[in-house]
Amino acid sequence: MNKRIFAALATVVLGFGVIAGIGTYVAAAKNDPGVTVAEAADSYTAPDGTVYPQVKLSLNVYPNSLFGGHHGAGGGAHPDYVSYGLGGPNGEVLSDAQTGTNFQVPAHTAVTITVYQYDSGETLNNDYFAHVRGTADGKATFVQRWDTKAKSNASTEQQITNIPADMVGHTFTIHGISDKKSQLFVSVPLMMSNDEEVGAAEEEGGYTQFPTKTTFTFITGDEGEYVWNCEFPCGDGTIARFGAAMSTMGYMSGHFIVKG
Ligand SMILES: [Cu+2]
Repeated sequence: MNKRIFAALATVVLGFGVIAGIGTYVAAAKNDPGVTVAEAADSYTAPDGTVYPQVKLSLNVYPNSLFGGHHGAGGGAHPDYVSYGLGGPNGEVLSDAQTGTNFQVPAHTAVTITVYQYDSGETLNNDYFAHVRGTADGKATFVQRWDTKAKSNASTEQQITNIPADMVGHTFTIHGISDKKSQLFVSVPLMMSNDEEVGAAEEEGGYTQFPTKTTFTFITGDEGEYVWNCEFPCGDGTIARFGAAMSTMGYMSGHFIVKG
């Protein structure tokens, strides 16, 4: 065979091999195969007076994956990655949860999400994400210090439309899809917890007693599958901090399915 043709053929074969390898790697990197179906709650009256059926989700955000949950005992493949997880109604750590980053909610329903944020934080790349976007009332309910032992607010509850762009722990951002159907775009900044308390708790193998608490409600449209992710660059140790936990499913991103 002509040497050049052989070289070209070898390159093509190698290329296929690399692509197959990447495919296998991406499939194996799916760290959260489950889906949490949101619990039915009461009903929600929107600012325009419309009453919607309501569902609820309770989530925690951690400075590492040692809580277990969908990563498994010991934190799974990347115990040092920051991660979302399913939480209890008062911010309880749910170590036995089987899933924690994929969610299913009904169409045309008010979805109320509470996030207990146990991580410290820094500055956003884009302060667009420091603002509350796409919620039913344009706001979120915020508590800077939630006491997980007393199960009560340790600071005054406030209604917020934004937080300082240099005090962001993570964000919960659901992205719209360009299929001309009804759209969902929701983005809520989650304030950092006290840096020193986060560090001290981590050294003792736990999480701060005082996470921030953020609650928000949005109304779903027609059925569709969306993705959500965090928009705070929290992939420590990578280029622009957008690798690691930021680029691995099941940590700072997941599916958001509107169905039924
Ligand atoms: Cu994040």
